[in-house]
Amino acid sequence: MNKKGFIFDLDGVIVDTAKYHFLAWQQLAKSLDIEFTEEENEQLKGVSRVRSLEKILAWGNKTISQELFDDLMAKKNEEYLGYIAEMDDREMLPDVPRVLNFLKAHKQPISLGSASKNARTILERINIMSDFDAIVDGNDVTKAKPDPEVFLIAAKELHMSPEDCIVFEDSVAGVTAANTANMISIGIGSKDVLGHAHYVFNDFTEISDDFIKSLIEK
Ligand code: B16
Ligand code: MG
Repeated sequence: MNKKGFIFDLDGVIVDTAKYHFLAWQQLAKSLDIEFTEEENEQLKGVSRVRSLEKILAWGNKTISQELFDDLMAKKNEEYLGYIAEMDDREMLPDVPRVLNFLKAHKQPISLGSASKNARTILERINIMSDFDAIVDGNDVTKAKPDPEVFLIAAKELHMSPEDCIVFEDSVAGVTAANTANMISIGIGSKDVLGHAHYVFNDFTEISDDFIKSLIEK
């Protein structure tokens, strides 16, 4: 059988940690008297921690010292870690295990491609670390999505050319990164938000084994 590299984003694709990032950022923004909408939150998805705080400060027209910036980043992460400490495999999004099992059964190389520095902690908590042939996360990159770096490193680690890689992404920045890397992008979420992806599905329950087979055989 043909081989393709399958690259999974983490937050919002494998687990619904996007809601925890939102809660933690919202709390932090409130403490600075900054309000941001769900729509603005879409722009934080897939975006690094540093860049996310920069964006929130810009929305609130605030300038702060480097010291306070570092302090706020640490606080946000502490809050977020508090949420994910409670996680287990029941928090995996619907049909993710089915798709991972299908890919493994067909000997397809699988990588993580996440902006999160907490990715390994989460994979351990939900017990799927061993499903991955490569793990590329926020600790391995110098440029955040929408830069394609994270996915290009993943392709390299899987020994696949970018054109033979397929990326599952829930964020605007991540789909742009996958497209820029010359990969097939599969948006997980709403067509209104992820219209620039090659394919968009609401979630993995809409992605059939036959569809995946057709991607492998392409
Ligand atoms: P951390 P992904 C991204 O993960 C999240 O979507 C984004 O909201 C978050 O700011 C970023 O990771 C950094 O996460 O603070 O845990 O390092 O979607 O690329 O898996
Ligand atoms: Mg994501």
